[in-house]
Amino acid sequence: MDFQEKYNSYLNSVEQSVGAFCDRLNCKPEILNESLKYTLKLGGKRFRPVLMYAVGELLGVDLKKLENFALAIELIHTYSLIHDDLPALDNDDFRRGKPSSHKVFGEANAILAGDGLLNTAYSILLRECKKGGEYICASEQICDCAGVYGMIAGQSADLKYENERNYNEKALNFIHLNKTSKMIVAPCVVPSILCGGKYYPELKAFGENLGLLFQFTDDILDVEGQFDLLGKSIGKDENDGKFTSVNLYGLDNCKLRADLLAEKCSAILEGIEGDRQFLSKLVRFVRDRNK
Ligand code: GRG
Repeated sequence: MDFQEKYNSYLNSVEQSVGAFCDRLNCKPEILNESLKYTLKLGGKRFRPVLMYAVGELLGVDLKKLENFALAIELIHTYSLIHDDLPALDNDDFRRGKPSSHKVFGEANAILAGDGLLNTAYSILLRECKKGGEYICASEQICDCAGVYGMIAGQSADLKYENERNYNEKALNFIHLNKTSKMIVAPCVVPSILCGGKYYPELKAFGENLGLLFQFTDDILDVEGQFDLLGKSIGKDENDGKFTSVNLYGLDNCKLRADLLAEKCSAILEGIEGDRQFLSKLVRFVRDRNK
């Protein structure tokens, strides 16, 4: 199977879980039901759950065991996008190629949709905890990555530095490692936790660097990307005076740093035994992505 076929096979599993989740949703009032499903059903790359399945396969974990963790991570990720698009944060009218949640349902309902997805993810993770100790540790890891020592801390620092206009490398690294990398570390380490911590340090380091690479390419695409492929507004970072890797290092330097991060990810992967081919290509996919 080539890279794209393999990606699609993981993607199919994710879409099945997301589809089944949406079909089961039966919240009242109807607007809550619709707003919960809206951004989820718009798709996106499903990068984090795909990554989790790929790491799981490398480690020999039964992929069935990962299904609910992968779904919970996609719900948390989608909540973060809905909230990130709100006028109080990034104020973006488009997400995944369509009007963002607050443009369709209004701000108050978009806040509730994000809250609802986050809460539902925690319910899913709590149910996983009943399966045993390693499931508790895996769930805890996801919550920590999404929480106040993870993604929320990164978002808070992003706001702080944007307001203070005090741009520096240490701050940028903190923001990227928390806002972006933590939700990429989580899918890398969950499969490891489920098989007794196999290659945990390597997979944590892999996730951190892949997350940094992901954010660098996100910043590059905000300058060079195309709306049709990316599905969100282009040039917003520059217009809003955002603190990004491109405005700290400049576009060309940023690309060189992205290349180095991709090399670092590949070097870490080499320390893990097994069929690493898909993950090596996934690193390239992140470096070269246009969406
Ligand atoms: C709690 C009010 C409140 C807000 C939280 C945490 C947060 C808002 C926002 C941070 C989320 C964020 C936008 C992080 C950056 C990571 C990133 C580059 C996301 C884009 O992810 P893709 O490209 O999107 O994987 P798709 O659509 O493909 O899933």
